[in-house]
Amino acid sequence: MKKTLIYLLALTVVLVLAACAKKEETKNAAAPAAGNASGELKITATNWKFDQAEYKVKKGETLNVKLESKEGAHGIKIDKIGEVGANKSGSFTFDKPGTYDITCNVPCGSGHATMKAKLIVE
Ligand SMILES: [Cu+2]
Repeated sequence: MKKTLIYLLALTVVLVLAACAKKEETKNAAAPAAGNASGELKITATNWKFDQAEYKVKKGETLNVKLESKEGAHGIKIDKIGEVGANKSGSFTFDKPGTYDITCNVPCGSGHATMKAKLIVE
């Protein structure tokens, strides 16, 4: 009778510990990386292009959009979404699926008008 009681007590302790461990895991997984953003979208600009023709993000995602100018001074304007200055970042939530034009928002010289890319929210 005593053995059964000890066994039950031990079982209870194990179950409680397991439940706590699981709760802790869930909490960590849900924690945002920085601010409200769940990740970063890095766009690198040079004279006179962006490092990718297309950047894809998931609908509903909040990302810290970072513009890095490796050559020249460039910024970005994402049509209908917002702007990020040279070597700056901004947090945006991509609610509506679609294709948005990315252009340079700094008058940067002869190739300025050709600095174009697409942001695809899918
Ligand atoms: Cu420009």
